Amino acid sequence: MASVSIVASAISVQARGASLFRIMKRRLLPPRALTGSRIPVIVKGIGAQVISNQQATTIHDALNSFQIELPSWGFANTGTRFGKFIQPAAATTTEEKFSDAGQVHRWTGVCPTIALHVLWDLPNGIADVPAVQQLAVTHGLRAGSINPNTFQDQVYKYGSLANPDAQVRREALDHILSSIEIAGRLGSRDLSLWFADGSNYPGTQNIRRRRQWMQEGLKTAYASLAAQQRMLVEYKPFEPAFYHTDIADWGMALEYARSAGPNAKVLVDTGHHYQGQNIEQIVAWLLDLNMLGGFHFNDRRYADDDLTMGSIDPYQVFRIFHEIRLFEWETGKRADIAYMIDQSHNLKGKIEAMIQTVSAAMELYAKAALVDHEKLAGLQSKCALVDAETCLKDAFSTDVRPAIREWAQSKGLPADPMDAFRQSGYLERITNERAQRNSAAVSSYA
Ligand code: RM4
Ligand code: MN
Ligand code: MN
Repeated sequence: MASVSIVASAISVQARGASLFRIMKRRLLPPRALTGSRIPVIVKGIGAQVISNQQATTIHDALNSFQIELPSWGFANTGTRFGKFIQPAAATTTEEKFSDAGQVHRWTGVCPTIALHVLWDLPNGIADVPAVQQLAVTHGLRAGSINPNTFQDQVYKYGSLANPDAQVRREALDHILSSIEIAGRLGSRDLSLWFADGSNYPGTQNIRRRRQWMQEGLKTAYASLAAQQRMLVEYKPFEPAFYHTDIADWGMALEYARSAGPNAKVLVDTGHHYQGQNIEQIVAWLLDLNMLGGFHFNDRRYADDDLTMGSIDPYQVFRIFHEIRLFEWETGKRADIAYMIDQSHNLKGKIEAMIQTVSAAMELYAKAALVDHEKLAGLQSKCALVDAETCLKDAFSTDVRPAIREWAQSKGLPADPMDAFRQSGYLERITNERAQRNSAAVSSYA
């Protein structure tokens, strides 16, 4: 049996390196197994799990209904608070952001919408709507969530909706109201709100008063939503405020959303949590309370790092997807959640990083779809701890990539989206077109 398990792991390694496969065979296997046709392909419970036809169908169905939104800002030059790193191929206009996002959708097939940041993508507000509508048509996308920007202008030094100055609160509200109008005209369902509001030093602001102002502002904004629109309230523990943040965690976001109205929900940005926080528990609670509106996916090692989804802790993302799939299985209804990416790739090539992200999302979603809910529920009720955990991990350990490739091909998509993008020549073309403009960009922050 021992030699059989080695064959199984060696087979799973084969795709990654034929030479490693040969070395393993030479070193570890008895001569007969090397040439014999008796090498079993499926070895249950040992090494990488090999999928059955039924599992492949489950993955196919799961991916048919999986979509994830791209952030326009993920294609532009970004950096840290110490400076921007300029990339020759970065998008410099809204049109270029649409074009780059269109590439990601073209090769992956699961990103039909693009999130827009109002000040960055529609600098003239409502007047830019027709141009954005045209870009969406040209690049085969739809406008996704609309993100007002109440953190960039000088006037927001001490906050926006929670600013002690009524004049500034009014200005922030007006911007949000015009963002709602933009969302309406673009046919966008979600108004996605993130506030930088907070303070840096103890005693300098009245935390309770600011809470009331924020609540008042959100309620007033909510009243302008159309019936089918939603307001998503995002939270973040710190940065740019370093002492207190007015919407610092999911409890505060939940409270604001509830007091605004039934179409206000919480947005979970995976990077916006303290170390060690159990994000899937937050997700489970919000699902149970019918208060989960959507996600901003990214990964983090320390704080709001905006790293590639699943690059640090793929099991965390799997556990989040698992909670959602389990909820859907138990309730028999689809969770009404907007999956979105919120990443700024400072060092990686932006389009490639986004394709890599989308592939990671599909893989982790497909793995979560493989959890045997019936079996898991039985094990949970018996408190069969080892078996229940193994049930979860079996799904996580399954190599779903062959099934994803099959799914892609069945849709007329390339089996390997990264390779297809690289072969397309798009990157070379935009690098030529944009390099000069990008080299003129300012990279320092001081
Ligand atoms: C924030 C937050 C918001 C995003 C801005 C740019 O940290 O994640 O969602 O719009 O960054
Ligand atoms: Mn975010
Ligand atoms: Mn963030």
